[in-house]
Amino acid sequence: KTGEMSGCPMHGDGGMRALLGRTNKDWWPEMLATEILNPNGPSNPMGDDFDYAEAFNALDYKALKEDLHALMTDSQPWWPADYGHYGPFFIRMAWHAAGTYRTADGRGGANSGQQRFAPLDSWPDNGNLDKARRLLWPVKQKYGQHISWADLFIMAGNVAIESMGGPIFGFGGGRADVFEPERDIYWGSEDKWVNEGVQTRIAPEHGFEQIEGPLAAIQMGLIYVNPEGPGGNPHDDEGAARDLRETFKRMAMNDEEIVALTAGGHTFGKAHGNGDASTLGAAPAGGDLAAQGFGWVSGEEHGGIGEHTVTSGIEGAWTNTPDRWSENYFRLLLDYDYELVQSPAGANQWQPIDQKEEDMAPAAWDSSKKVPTMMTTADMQMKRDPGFRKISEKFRNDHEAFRDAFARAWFKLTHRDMGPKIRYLGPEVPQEDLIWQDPVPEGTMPSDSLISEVKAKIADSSLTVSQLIKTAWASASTYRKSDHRGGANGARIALSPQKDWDVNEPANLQKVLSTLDGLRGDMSLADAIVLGGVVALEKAGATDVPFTGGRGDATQEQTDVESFDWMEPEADAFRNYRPKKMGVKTEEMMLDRASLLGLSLPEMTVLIGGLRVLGANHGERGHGHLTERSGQLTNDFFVHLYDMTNVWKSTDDSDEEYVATDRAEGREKWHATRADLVFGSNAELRAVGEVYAQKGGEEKFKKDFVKAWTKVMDADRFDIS
Ligand code: HEB
Repeated sequence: KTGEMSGCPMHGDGGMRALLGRTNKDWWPEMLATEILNPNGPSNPMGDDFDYAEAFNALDYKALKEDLHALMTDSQPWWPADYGHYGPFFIRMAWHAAGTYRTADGRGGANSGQQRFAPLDSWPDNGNLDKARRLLWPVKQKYGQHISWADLFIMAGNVAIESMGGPIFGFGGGRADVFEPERDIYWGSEDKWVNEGVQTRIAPEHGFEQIEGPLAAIQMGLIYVNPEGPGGNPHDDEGAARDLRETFKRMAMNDEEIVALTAGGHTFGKAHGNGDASTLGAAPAGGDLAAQGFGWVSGEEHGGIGEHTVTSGIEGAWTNTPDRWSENYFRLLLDYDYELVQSPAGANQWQPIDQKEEDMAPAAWDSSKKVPTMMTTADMQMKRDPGFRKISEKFRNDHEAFRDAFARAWFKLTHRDMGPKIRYLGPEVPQEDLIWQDPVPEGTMPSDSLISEVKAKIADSSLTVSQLIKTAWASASTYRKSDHRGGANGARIALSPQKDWDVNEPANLQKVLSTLDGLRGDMSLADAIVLGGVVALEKAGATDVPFTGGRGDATQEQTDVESFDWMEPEADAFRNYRPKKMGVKTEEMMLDRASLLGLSLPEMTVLIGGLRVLGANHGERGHGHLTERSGQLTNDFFVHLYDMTNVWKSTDDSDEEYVATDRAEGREKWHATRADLVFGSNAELRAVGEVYAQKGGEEKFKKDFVKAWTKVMDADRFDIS
């Protein structure tokens, strides 16, 4: 299974892959093309006036929590609760909602309720979670717009833990729902799910040392790792531990968090594999109309529910007390030796040898009956891997440390993608600041006189338009709407690691920052950087450039260097920066960056056109600088790009750089990259660019540029919006 290279484009001959890999249309060609009704943006029945924060703040929070507590033990005949308690099921639902988060692009995670949509609703790893969501519907229906699905998933997980005596660190609401799949996420290019036996994403024997790009799961359709071991092999301990470390690291979790989360999670509940997996029907996205969104419907006479449920195919509970918090996970893991057995569904799992009856679990359907507990191959690494084992032993001997580590790691897991703490809502937001929240001290609003004073000083300084634009852009454009990290607030551009990123031209940046630092007086550096952009735009001929001050400056201690390392741009088309050829086309990387910045296609277009003539290119690169009026905010980029006296041709083998010659005289005129010429070759980008190049377009260009620029500068201002 692990050895096959074919059928997996990602592991092919090093060729390019498309930005989005496999999409819903590839998986389910029959899927209804609902997006044709949404030409002006995503479906959203709530409308622009709806403010989720306001709705959430009017929620009867206590009543909702009470209803959730009651729901835990309100077993329904169509999906009966194991042990009479849905808690473990809801924990798995919440964890899988949050666990798709990946730190490289900040996408995935629980913050928009994506588990309701394909492909996630149909991933093999999310098997039967459709039932968990449907169990929640009466509560969602009752509280309506005051609680989003996204918040409800996480809150249900929290209440589940509480109701079984587990530790909780807090809850922050504020995850507004979306109403269709987020189509900008790359989930991988494989054309088979994990259970169809395809190459895993780390396979050193075939030279695949690393999971590709932003991905954070080991195979298509999994949240993290294969529970049965790499590619289903239960004997590859080293590989299993490696996969755990690599996938969790890509979700910003370290060894201690891996052990705490896994042990804490598997203190509860059971795995389901008491039956024949081959009788299960299609996943929800490909399911029968009459099934009403339910997938994996069993073809067995007994209906495949309750004791006959098949989900992962693994069968059994981890502990002897699966419906309450305990220290039994580490005790059973460390005190027993284990042997490999197979579940009724044929999955590999580990069973304690000579298990004492009092250590066995109650049968989920008959508490008078005792059945052996089990561990998955992934769980076994908490004991077999030396690093994990040390932590397991520590937690076993210090239960308070385990409680605290689990509570904190669970809070991080479920809030990691919400951005700064100021976005959290509700009565259970913890006081303590946490480093992964990228804390920024509150800023003060600069007075009008301070603003004009600093403005005048910057204007009189030696700083050029190009320097000021580059610095403001470098600072603000780290923002990503996926997990609301980055942005100009905090001035982390002056701190490690951002100050040393190649894309930021460290030496030049340092000069600009120290000059600004000397001029800013009582203004924060973060504000001065953005104000520098305003000064530059005014020098370049723009008028009415808005400025909203009030940003704070973060300290190095408040900055998690490793977690910011992930945010370093590999390429930035806005600065015509592409140090090396990548597996994805330069123009696709450009779209990806623009999408993370929350830009529309016209906004991206106007920004690139303006940044080129203002001199924002990385280094001294002249590519795309299609103007003789450098530093002036003009539409020259588009005018010259659409000038038919130019003939463009590639100057390098990789088709990354181009030169324009005069069609009649043959004289060299301009240089450009793919990220420039795509605005001429792609019909949709060209259509927008033409609006700016045409007569009367220059005024519109200036206005639109200032608007888009300001949007980027203020993208992270949750404190004022
Ligand atoms: Fe888990 C369940 C795997 C982590 C929580 N998990 C489960 C299962 C499996 C698993 C296979 C079964 C499913 C069925 O139903 O069949 N996990 C796993 C892995 C991992 C994990 C491989 C990595 C290591 N978990 C985890 C975490 C958490 C969890 C982190 C949290 C925190 N899970 C869980 C729960 C459960 C599970 C609670 C149970 C559910 C029920 O009972 O329903």
